[in-house]
Amino acid sequence: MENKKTSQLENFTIDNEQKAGLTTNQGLKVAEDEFSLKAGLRGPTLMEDFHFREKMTHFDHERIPERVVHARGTGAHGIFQLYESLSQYTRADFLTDTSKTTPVFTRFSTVQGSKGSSDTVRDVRGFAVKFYTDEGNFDLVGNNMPVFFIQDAIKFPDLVHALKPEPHNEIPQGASAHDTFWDFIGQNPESAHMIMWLMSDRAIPRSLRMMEGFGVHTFRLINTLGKAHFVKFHWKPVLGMHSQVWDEAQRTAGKNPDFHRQDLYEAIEKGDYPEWELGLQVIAEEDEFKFDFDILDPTKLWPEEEIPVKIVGKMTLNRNVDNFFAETEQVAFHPGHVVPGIDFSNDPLLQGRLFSYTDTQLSRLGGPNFHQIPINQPVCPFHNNQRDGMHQMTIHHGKTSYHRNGLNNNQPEPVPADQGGYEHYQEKVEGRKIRGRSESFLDFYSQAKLFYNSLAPHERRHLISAFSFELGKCKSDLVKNNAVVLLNHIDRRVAEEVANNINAELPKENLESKSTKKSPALSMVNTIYKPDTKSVAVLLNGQPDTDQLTDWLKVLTEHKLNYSIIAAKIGSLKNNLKITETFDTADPSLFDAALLINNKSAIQPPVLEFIETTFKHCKPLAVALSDHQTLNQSRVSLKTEGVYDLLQTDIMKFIEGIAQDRFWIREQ
Ligand code: HDD
Repeated sequence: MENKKTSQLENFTIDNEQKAGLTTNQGLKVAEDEFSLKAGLRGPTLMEDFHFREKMTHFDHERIPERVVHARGTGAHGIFQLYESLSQYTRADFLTDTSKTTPVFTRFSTVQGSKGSSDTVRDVRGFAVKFYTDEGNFDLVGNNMPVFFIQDAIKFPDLVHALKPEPHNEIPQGASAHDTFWDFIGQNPESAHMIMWLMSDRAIPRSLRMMEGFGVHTFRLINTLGKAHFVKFHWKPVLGMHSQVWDEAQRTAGKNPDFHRQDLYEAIEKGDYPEWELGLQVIAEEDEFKFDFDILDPTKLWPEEEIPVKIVGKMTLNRNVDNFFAETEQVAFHPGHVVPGIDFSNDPLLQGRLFSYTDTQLSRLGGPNFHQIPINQPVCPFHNNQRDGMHQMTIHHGKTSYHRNGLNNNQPEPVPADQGGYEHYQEKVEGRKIRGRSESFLDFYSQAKLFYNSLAPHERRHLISAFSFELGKCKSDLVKNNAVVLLNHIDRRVAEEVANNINAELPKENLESKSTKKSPALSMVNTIYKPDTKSVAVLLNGQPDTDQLTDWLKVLTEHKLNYSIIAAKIGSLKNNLKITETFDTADPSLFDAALLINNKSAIQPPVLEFIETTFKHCKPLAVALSDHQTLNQSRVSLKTEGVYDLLQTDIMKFIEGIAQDRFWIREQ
């Protein structure tokens, strides 16, 4: 998938196969690469072995510091296509010119764990998109949740210290279920709303392709007339939003720690390009104070029913990286990378982020020239009077490197705003210097309650279980009790149930938020349902009727479903069918549905476990049993919703079940 960015990257690629031979970094051809230079075959290695020294030194320095947060992630290239011009709001050319296709690079991440942690942990997911526009890079550095834990960036180091593995023993990895994190939450009630999101199913997405993204902060759009609007950015997945269940997520973390990155990689390789629509919520400047929340507060969302999300374009990820380190690891995002027509708001979290991101790249990428790393370069020309520094890759001609100069006709010269130069929005600001929080930021609980009010019964159950699990893992009574104090400000029943589950103290007085508001858009139930790109485990217990199986597999493929045939041994069947996995290598947590074909008198124990786990995770299950066989030996009943007897029911019912996703009734 060629675009301006991928063609630019092409200039930096090297293909080992096409090169003549092995050389040192100095271009010297190397005659021997297996033995170091020694004084005698059994003697010591010699200092003069420059080839050994170079190879070893380079290896010794292969690693760079991982990101201090969002260390674990994966990325892909793609494009953004605008549906209609947004010139009434912004002058940004990639948001006004529908004839333009803008290259993008998107990186998804978890927050807490190290680079090698598991994909399916309970966590916020980073959703960072770099648009390589013709006016420079615009980075939308968001998350899969629309709000944040804190209101002021100065608390970010504290939040992260509390969230990360504890400093005395570096435990736990890829988890927030520990004392210091929950201590922070209990001590910082502004986190009430975000903690509800983190304990919800949003924190355990089924796939990176099936989650929403949010720019979180309020930004500003400015049009050519200089008129500004407040804006929030949304990404809506075309496949809908879907999540795992907690037991499944934990199981996946062990069975395939790369579950999400592999899913993204394979979908792109197959041509099932993941897509998200870009949505905007817009508020006119004059309406800034018309809401029951402060639009500058990053712990608040704008309910979609009050401020509709206008869909304006689509991002398609259509190309995997060639090299993970060069691209995904070295990509440097920054919420301060904006283009003309997009500006910041005074959200104090955003303001602090504007400092942190460049700063962190200096230690992560080793100096101030990280913008020259191919993945970070804009696709438009870039030049100024900045010079030198570690890893300078550019040879600047001439002797002037200062502004204003007469010797070089004052080149490079600033560009006036009407010719594309960036101009900050001239917001009128006045006030006293003060460290403090605006009173309008003090309602911590109404939207936490709004979120809870909006959830379906099974989503509420999952949320209470998540609180109980996480706090159940905490050791300190103080921490557990404080968390319940926080919950008691949101919803009394949640506080009661959690307190009961973890044996914590329930405050005497009910202080729950009185908010009765709901926002249906916050429930994942109200999403898009399709079978596309989901995966089916086809389980063989005994020899199947291959003609019948071939027909069923054809239907699965027609509905864009993926499948793997799983049996006791890997091998081939008639009709060119391949058994690609065994019950040792496959696991029900890695599939969206199962189809059992049983031709043996007894269902073997691993097969039984497979279907019971599929059933327990509320997934659709189809069975084809030979004469007079039943599932009596298992806990699965053919009469339950989402279980299909393929000898009685058309396979289309099973496909509809896969589209429906889960059968929550089984949880009760
Ligand atoms: Fe951040 C990385 C998203 C608050 C400081 N952040 C990082 C990444 C994402 C976010 C997606 C990974 C980017 C990548 O893939 O390379 N961060 C957010 C969101 C926030 C947020 C949505 C709140 C709305 N972050 C935040 C604050 C600060 C930081 C308040 C500090 C003041 N974030 C960083 C960082 C990181 C980072 C330390 C680590 C690696 C990096 O920047 O490049 O600078």
